[in-house]
Amino acid sequence: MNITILTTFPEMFAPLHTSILGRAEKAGILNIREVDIRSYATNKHHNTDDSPFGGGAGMVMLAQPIVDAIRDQQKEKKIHTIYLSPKGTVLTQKKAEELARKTDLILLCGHYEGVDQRAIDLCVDEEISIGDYILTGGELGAMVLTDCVARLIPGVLGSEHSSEDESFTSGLLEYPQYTRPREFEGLTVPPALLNGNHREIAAWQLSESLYITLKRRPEMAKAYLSGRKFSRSVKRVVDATLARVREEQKVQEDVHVQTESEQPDDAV
Ligand code: 4GS
Repeated sequence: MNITILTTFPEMFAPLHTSILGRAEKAGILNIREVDIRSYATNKHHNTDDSPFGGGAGMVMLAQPIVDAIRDQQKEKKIHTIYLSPKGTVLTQKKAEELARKTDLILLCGHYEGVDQRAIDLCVDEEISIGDYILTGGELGAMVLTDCVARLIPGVLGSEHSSEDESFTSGLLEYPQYTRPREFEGLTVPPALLNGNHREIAAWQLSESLYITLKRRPEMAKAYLSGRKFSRSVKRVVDATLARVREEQKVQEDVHVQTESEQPDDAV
């Protein structure tokens, strides 16, 4: 996969060429290329921004260098072009899976107050946000998107990991992991992980995944539970985990009723 990143800060992308993505680049599975928008500026001082029409603080990135830079990448073929922006649809794993099937992507990073709308209207296929918060520039957004899409490309992760998303706990938060030693500062590893019984290990992992998901992301747990059919043995694990969470909630409610010091307003 070829990912071309259009930015006025190409030096920010060094981390993408290290570690797992660096290895994928060396292996020839992935090619990440930064293109400096400034090199397309045709004005005398190679400016890439100007003050906004209508006034106001900050600067707006010029349409011309951006449009020329994108078109230059697309000389041979049209390439799906994404603008990283808080106005975009929020990045999800599903969107990352969709993008990972493409052979080429262009990512446009805005800085300052943003990009002249005409560059977006002329050249951008899709706007994506990495989350509901504001960055100083789209560069970190492009790095997050690149990292999360690249790890889905076959061969980028070691073969040990390649099937992790098909596993029985996909759609749930991860179960806790442990490694040596068996005891650390008085804390021990759950016995279910130590006896080598793979059914018992899988049951424990599913139960822990479902448990943490029910507690922290109930909407995600609901989607998981209503979205599939379970074998009898798996259903037993699911039912026991649901019972565990319900029991804890019941105890919490009981404690709530029994508390003396709270204001009447706090009682639900
Ligand atoms: C995001 C975001 C972002 C918006 C860039 C204000 C500088 C900034 N980009 N997901 N101007 N969230 N961009 O905050 O992608």
